[in-house]
Amino acid sequence: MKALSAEEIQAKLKELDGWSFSGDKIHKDFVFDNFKEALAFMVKVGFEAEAQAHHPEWFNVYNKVSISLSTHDAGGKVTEKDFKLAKAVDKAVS
Ligand code: H2B
Repeated sequence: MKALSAEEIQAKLKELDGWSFSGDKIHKDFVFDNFKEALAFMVKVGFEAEAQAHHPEWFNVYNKVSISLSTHDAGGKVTEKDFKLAKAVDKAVS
């Protein structure tokens, strides 16, 4: 899986809502009503990550979940795999 250029990443970010690019990762912050909603989201994303064999770096405090995506197998750069998972992450928001 080849690393995308900064220009390719910026173009692909336009297809998504609320994602940004910095530090060789794409990021988005999510806020839910409470911890249970945040956890349900994380479980949905977790199963999708397993299905894609591509996993998020994430941080959760109570109702907030911050997600960063990069591809370890591509030297920690952003690839198409990260955009595929980002789309599934957005779909997992209920
Ligand atoms: N997740 C992420 N974010 N990047 C990877 O390169 C990656 C992964 N590789 N999950 C997968 C697992 C690979 O190690 C296994 C063998 O599919």
